[in-house]
Amino acid sequence: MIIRSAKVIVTCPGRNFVTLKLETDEGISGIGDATLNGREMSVVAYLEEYILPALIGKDPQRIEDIWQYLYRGAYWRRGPVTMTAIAAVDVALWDIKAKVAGMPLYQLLGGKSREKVMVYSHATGLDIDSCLNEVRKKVELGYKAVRVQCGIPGLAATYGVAKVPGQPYEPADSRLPAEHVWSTEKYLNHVPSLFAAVRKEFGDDLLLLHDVHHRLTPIQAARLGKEIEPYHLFWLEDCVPAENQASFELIRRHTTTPLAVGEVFNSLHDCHELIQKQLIDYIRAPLSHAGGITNVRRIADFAAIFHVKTGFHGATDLSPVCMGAALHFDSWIPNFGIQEHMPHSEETDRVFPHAYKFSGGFFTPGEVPGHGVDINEELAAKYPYNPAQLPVNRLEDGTLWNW
Ligand code: KDG
Ligand code: MG
Repeated sequence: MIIRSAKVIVTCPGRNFVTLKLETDEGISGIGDATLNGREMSVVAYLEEYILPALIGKDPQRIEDIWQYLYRGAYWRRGPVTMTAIAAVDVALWDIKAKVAGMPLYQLLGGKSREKVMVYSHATGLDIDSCLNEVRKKVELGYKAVRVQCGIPGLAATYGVAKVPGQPYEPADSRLPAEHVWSTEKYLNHVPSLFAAVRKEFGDDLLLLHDVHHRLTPIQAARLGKEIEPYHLFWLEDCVPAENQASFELIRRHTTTPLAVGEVFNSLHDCHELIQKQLIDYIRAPLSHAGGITNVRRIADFAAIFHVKTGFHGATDLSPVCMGAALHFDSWIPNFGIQEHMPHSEETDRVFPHAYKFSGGFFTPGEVPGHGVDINEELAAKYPYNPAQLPVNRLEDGTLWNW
């Protein structure tokens, strides 16, 4: 069997998605997610110029060798563009292999370790009362775990918070980056009262998560972790930018609030110290940005030795193809923690028909051979690419800060 054709499909059914489709000479096809939010066309160019011509004629069953060829063989290693492109090829190849075997992907990985995959949803509001309303809606839908993000008094816009309550949140919202203003002091003064209110209203059983989106320094993160300890969060995410892995030692020394990191990571080299020193509890590097199943399996296996569980990134910029593959991975991986879930728009779901299903706060990946997600190319062609970038962030005095 050889790879006979390879193409990249760009579509925007409400937001941009990049999908790689590989076809074999035996008529079996596989797809992988190549979407990198706000930098979509850089992955398209990487795939079309450098990867796809080299794939034609290769045996699609040799997934590991192709992975090594694209990573080790390219000389220029790592980075989000490269690793998203490699991930798209890898997931498409696993899709093909599972279809050839006539099995759902989780069987090929080693079979199910659980019956269903717990996901967390997002509840956002401009103030605490509207947050409580949104949390209630999620609980009524059956979610057992909810990430809560709230507007901050005195700040015009806050990351993670929908502009209109109840509407989907999409941060990549303009041709050139929008500029937001941030105050760490205002944020730190507000967040503990948010979680006090949520716990008071919903009791102890609901799992609560919160994303700091890289905004703090380690000592500020230590303060936040300590102040919200009474509310027993499931995790506090990305409390500081994690290039300096050792900086988490300071946070860990001061708080027992569990920590999640890694949605911007693409390699074990980004997180080996965080994992090995047990400085985090959950690793979030998603299949689509971290070199696919072949590479994330290595990260997850390493993490298991150090009591670190998975909690994959699953915002709407990770396409249904990534979600489908992730749910197979989540079903199999022994050290699974939780999976993020933000519902895609109806148009997106129509462009990407899928076998995965939601019920009562959990997903199942479906039983069809492969990862169970397809692309309707005719429909995809009706939604042309619409350039949109993520915002940038400044402190109140104008200093550029982490978004
Ligand atoms: O593309 C960036 C988004 O996916 C990110 O801002 C969402 O932080 C995020 C999360 O935890 O889902
Ligand atoms: Mg995040």
